[in-house]
Amino acid sequence: MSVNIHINSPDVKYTDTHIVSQYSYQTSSVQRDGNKVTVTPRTTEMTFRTERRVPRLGVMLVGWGGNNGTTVTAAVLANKLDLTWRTKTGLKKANYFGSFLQASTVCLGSGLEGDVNVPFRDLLPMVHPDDIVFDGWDISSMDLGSAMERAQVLDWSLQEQLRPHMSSMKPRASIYTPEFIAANQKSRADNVLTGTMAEQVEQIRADIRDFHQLSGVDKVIVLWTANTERFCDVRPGVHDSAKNLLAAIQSGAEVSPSSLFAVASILEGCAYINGSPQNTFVPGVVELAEQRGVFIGGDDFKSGQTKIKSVLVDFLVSAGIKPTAIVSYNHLGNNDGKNLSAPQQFHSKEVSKSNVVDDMVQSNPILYKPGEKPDHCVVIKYVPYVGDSKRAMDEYTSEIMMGGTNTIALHNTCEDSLLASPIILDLVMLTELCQRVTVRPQGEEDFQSFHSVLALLSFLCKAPLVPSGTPVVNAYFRQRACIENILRACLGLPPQNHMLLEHKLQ
Ligand code: NAI
Ligand code: DG6
Repeated sequence: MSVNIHINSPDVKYTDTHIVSQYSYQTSSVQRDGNKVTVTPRTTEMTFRTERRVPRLGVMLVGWGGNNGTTVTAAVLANKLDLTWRTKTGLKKANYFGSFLQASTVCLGSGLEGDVNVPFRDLLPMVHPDDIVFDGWDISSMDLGSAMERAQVLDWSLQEQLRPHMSSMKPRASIYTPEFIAANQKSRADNVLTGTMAEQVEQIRADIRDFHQLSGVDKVIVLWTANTERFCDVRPGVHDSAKNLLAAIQSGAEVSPSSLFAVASILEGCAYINGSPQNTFVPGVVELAEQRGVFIGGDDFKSGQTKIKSVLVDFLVSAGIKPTAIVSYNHLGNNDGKNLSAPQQFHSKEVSKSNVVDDMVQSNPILYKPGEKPDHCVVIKYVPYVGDSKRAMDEYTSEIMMGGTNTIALHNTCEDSLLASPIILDLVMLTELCQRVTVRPQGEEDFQSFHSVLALLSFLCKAPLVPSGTPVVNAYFRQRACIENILRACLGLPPQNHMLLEHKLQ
């Protein structure tokens, strides 16, 4: 069921090609001088323009044969085919639960029957996940039908229905540099490119063009959902500028496979999203994306434990309670867990899972002195038996009134890839939408796109990539409100203010 939204306002025009809205962007400029704080409200008039035509979207996944890659492909197929299947608890039906665009709502205002909530996906013209065409690469040659079985995520009776469709899908050969992922991954690397680094990048570019042409899609987005890599040592003269990075690829210096994929995508004009924690976006990649006006986004899907953390710490700190120790333990038994059992790959994940509370802590100088942070410990253990069913246990200890202590303990069990798959869909659908939105601040001649570093994706990422020198926001509801309010601006609607004044006055 989709909803047709029409904005009844002189500030919004619908042309054949665009939705054009006039918008007053209200901010406050603040000056601080010791204890004196001066606030000056400001209004900037802007025009938002959104292309109405929704293109046919192709998504190329790096790590297509992995748990996330097979699960998201299978889920889209199951939805498209409207599949149902029996389990011991009854009949199940394909859906997109966990996708905020597909399965959550936005309140547009109130009518005679009270609040009117509409699906997020209906706010603006957006790609529907059923229409996404998938392709991708994997260092494992296994076809997607067998790889889905290897992943052990979906119910068997669903797999049986999907297998005839998935078995004909085969990952393209990929770039494999053994030292970037755990040594325990070597046995599945039977589908790898050979040749120089420059030749491999050219092959990835040729693959993108080949997919684009054969599938007939209008645009392609590339997303990394392959193994977590170790951090790349960022070296001056190699990774520090676009020019040096491109030269380093020609000379064969150390560049991670994920950075090579990013470079290939950017050179093909395709947005590139990093679903893992490693530092793919070295300065040279970011500069290349800026030069070419291509979107990049990441890092690391925010799917479970970290998502809760970005809600819970926000709640505690904004309630005036002081988290003093956060201990996050998890164990899982899928191939991701196996790869993360190696110290260097674990380190990449540990960093992205740990920085997520920083903005919330820094926002409250009543609770925290400058530089003070809660103790924060992240543990991941590999336990093969539990497969994709990740267990996460968290203990949040906080200081409350008069020296009291409040301890909250959480236990969470769920299939990791069923949390990550809808996030993959949201990432590509939102990126695609952003490619169709341009903004013109009053007084300027040209419409501009969002910055190449697409910070709007922060909501879906553990370690948000933002343009240099701009604030990182991890707090869940601030991130969600940012997306909602920007989409509302495209429709000339004010930000959601939750004041409900109409019900509060006499
Ligand atoms: P997985 O191990 O099942 O899949 C990764 C796939 O990547 C494997 O099939 C592997 O053969 C392939 N691969 C490794 N190096 C490659 C390369 N250079 N080129 C092409 N393919 C390559 O892992 P899973 O569970 O699908 O997770 C994927 C990534 O997403 C991991 O880095 C994980 O940390 C990250 N992630 C997963 C979340 C989740 O909830 N499942 C949440 C946040 C991040
Ligand atoms: C163990 O932590 C494996 C990881 O890949 C996580 O499952 C994944 O990063 C999800 O993390 P979180 O913290 O969002 O649940």
